[in-house]
Amino acid sequence: MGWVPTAHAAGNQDGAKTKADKDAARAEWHQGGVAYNLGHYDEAAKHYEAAYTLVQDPAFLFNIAQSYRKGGKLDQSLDRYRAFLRTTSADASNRDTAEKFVEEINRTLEEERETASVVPPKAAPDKESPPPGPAETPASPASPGPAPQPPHGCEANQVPIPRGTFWMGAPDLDMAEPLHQVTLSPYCIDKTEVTVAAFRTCVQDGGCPPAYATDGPSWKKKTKKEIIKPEFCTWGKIGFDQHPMNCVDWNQATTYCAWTGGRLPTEAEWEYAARGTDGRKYPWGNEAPVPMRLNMSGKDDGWERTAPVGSYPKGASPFGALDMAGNVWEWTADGVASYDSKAVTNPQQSRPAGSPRIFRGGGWHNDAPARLRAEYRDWGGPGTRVDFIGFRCAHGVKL
Ligand SMILES: [Ca+2]
Repeated sequence: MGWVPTAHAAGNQDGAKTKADKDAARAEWHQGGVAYNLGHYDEAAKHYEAAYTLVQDPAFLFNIAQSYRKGGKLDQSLDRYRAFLRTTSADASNRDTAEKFVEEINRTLEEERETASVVPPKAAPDKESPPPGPAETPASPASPGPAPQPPHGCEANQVPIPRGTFWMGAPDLDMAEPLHQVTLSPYCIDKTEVTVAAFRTCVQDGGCPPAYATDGPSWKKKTKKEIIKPEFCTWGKIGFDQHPMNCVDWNQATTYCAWTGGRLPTEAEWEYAARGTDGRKYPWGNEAPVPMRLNMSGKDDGWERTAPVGSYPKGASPFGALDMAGNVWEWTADGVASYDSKAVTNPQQSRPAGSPRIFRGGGWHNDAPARLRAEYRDWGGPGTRVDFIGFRCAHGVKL
């Protein structure tokens, strides 16, 4: 088998644990080892979990992770390896092994997600009647078109976006014209902006560089667009766990998304997730922004600055994504480029490191309706860290 349970895992606990607990944990640990060596990995995981419940020795977390991995339960295994890495000392044995398996499992899960998401949806897009451009009469938000066939493999905090074709852009906004037809492969997108709590998990896991709540070494004014206003950053402040992570630059956002096994959405993916196929201007339809639908400038919506993510279900997009207007602007993967009128499939504007990047959706400081429109484009240097820009991630096919 090649794997030996951590020696005396139950025997080196602090004095607060009763002898009975330690003995019971040792018994569970022993039974776990027996089950493991017989190849009964589910049973082994159960015994090790029971031991860990009795005596919180991080060594058990490693045993649990190994059992889940051998039993093919990769999500649980990953969770336990990460917990082990978070709670053991830097020089603990098995850390290297755990790190190796975290990498390996992440790779496997990503491959599985990719394989799952390239399965064509059963309902093909209706090619006979392509979606109209922005209509003279507002489209009804209550009828966003046929129900999409979701791709497989989206997680609970993501919404599935089906393969589809839409008219991207707006004829009446600078930089958002001309209208052009865009076809996208299926993907998943986070239902809300990435929260402070989620970002913290990445920082604690070592996957993300530390974020800053106040002035830090990289907080320098670079250009007009990169002025830092740390007083309204959400990181490191009590009561902001469910607020969007803001004051993150494009690189930090990119790193976080990669850590989750995803990536930043392209501009086209972002816009499609925000407005669907009927040419609407806002996630909810064509009605001008009102406080019940989003967090915009002012306190009428309940929040003077950032709001907890998902606070405005009445502002949901046709696919169910929330906060795609207001709260914080959101980084996309793309660099800045003018639109062309020809139809494109899975467009992506890759740019060298250091190039400006597009952000979308408007933020808590905006009151001009145009800036809160789903087609509106703005951009800044990738080092821009401001209190009105956050992000969400996409998952699925790689372009
Ligand atoms: Ca507000």
